[in-house]
Amino acid sequence: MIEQHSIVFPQGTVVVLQLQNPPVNSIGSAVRIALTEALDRAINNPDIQAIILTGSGKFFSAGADIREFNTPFAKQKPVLADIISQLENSPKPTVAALNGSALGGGLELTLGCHFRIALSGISMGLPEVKLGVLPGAGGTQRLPRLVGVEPALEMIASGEMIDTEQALKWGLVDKVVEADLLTEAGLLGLEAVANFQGAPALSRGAVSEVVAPDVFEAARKQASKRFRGCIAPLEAIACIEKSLVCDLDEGLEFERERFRLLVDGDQSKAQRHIFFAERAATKLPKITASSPEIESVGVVGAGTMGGGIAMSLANYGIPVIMLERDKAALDRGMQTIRSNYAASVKRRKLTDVDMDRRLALIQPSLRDADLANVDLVIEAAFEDMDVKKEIFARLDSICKPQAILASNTSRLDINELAETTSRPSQVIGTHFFSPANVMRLLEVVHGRHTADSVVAALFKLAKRIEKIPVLVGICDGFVGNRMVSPYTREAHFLLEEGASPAQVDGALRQFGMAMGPLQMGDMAGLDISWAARKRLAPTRPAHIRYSHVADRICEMDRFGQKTLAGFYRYEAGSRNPISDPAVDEIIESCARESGIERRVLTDIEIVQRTIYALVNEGARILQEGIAQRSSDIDVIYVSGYGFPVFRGGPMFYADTVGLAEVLATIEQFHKVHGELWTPAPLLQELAQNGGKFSDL
Ligand code: 3H9
Repeated sequence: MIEQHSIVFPQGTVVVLQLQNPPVNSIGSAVRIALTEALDRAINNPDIQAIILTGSGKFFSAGADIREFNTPFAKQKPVLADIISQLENSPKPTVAALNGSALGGGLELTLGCHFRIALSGISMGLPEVKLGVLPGAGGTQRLPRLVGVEPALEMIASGEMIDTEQALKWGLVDKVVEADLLTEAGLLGLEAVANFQGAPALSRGAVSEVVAPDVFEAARKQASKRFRGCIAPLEAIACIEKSLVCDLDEGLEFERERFRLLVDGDQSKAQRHIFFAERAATKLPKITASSPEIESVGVVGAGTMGGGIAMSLANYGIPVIMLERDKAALDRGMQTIRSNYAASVKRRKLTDVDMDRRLALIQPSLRDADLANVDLVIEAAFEDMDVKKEIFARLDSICKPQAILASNTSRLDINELAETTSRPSQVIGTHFFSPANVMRLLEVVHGRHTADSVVAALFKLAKRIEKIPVLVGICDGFVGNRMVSPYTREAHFLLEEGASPAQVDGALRQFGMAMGPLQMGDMAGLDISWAARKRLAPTRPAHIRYSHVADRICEMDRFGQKTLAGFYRYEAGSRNPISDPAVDEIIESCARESGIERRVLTDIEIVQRTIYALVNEGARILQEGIAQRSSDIDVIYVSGYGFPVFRGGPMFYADTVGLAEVLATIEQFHKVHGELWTPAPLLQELAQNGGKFSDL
């Protein structure tokens, strides 16, 4: 846990205490005990003049061990704060030698040291707010004392990393070195010995800086926008504000109290759940096959999805051939890619050189034969089975025998596509989310014949391009879009029953969704789900309730934002939805035709009808084995559908509410609204046994 060695210099001897807790040097209970003991020994050893604290591998430390947050605080002694005071009050100089990333409690540990020295190129940050907590080991009090209030606000309230250049500029580190970190750290510590008073490095009084009156208000506004609905960033800002009026000890006490409230609260539990769920999703317990390397990719289709997929690959150095049939469409696709990159350059997110490098990796093509040697082809053509089947048959005849053929379909049957080829075991679904170069979610669809090695290859590729891959099985819409169907179905029913589009969307935004279902439909394009409904119409049982609202809207050529009209109307160039009386008329006439008496609906009912529809379908998906884990569904909804991270995804949210309560409400809906609300057997079973989805 703590590896210890001494370095002898002509001026004296230093001890190096090295954190060794792979993979990220998190500071769990065992590390804290070992570190306290090692510090005690070093402080009491007369042969040691200065103490160096460092990490190992790529990390100084990624912070507190998040898994311990569920352990009662009393069982966590010594706490991190105790070790930080031990460092701070050491009679010998303490130096943090940052060999790698220092995050959260890891960085707070360095704030207890008298000096900090870093290897060039590492990153530092206090990302606690992303886990629904705040720096709880003094970060909100020591950082403003060290670097000033505004930089502290920027770092803590955003949770973003900074590099060594920025850290040096702010004074977060005393020195940055290119090499010989421990020698440099030793010299820094020994230089300080002569004049060392054993005094704490930071002021113990309140922060004396004069801060502009609107700084905290502006920070709160920004944090509320960035982390809508999350309380942790606001609590963190309140702690920093406190540093201006309290001495260090009072500030630390205040911070500790706020931290504990957050750790025990539902929001942080949900955010921690998502942190671990994202990592669990990338694991394939049933697949051990080794995977072929994917070094080049063909993308069929230069539309929005094809272009986004090409960019997400080129961004990580993977060469792409983007194929189109039509020259004009290909030119348009390349032009869109160019302007997307140019916009990033303008926002200083990308350099000109990087833009050129990425563009050079995307080769436009009109010749099928150009795909002959790629390792993977991702088809991103029009969402039509016949079109896709024809493409797959063609690809099968052109591509080398080992090549993997993937479809970006969002709901069609991968097995049917596989059967048009002579290599069904190398056919797979890769459902990217729009915009594909931005959204991190990737549903990897396992077909009946897909080989394990092919799944493993796609997961490896996903990791390389920093996507979050989630393995899903085959059914209409896979996990994400299958669950969206009952969700939007209920939204449409609610319109007929008396709500306006603005009320439905408003209630769900208030719940925390990035946008409501109707606005989401307008953004995605209403024609896509219309096509799916038309495809399913012949098999739809006549006795089951069906809302014609969306169909009527589409029949008027209102396909959403792209036609400036859908559930709302839009001004040219704006995405701002404006309520439209023409839509109200459609809704009212659909309600009349179906004999529905419109009534006043509460926001609570709107949320329950839509969110519990997700939960009930999610439970069926789990039972059918379409998703591997309940937490995978949560990852899909948080990272692909704007479900609030502070609620942990629909399944975790249902667990939080209590499955018995969710079931009781669903049973009530079943009585009133009929068979579409038949409770999922898995939900019934868990609710009756006091279980949770997360226990599965
Ligand atoms: C804190 O410090 C609170 C204090 O202010 C106050 C305390 C009183 N704990 O992401 P990866 C695991 S809050 C436990 O795949 P990467 C992770 O689950 C903390 N486990 O690697 C995974 O396990 P597995 C503030 C952790 O290289 C494995 O390590 N710190 C922790 O892509 C590898 O992780 C943070 O918020 C942890 N702290 O990314 C940092 N961190 O193999 C959170 C990681 O079983 N961590 N694990 O799946 C991260 O952001 C990324 O993990 C990191 C590495 C950037 C470090």
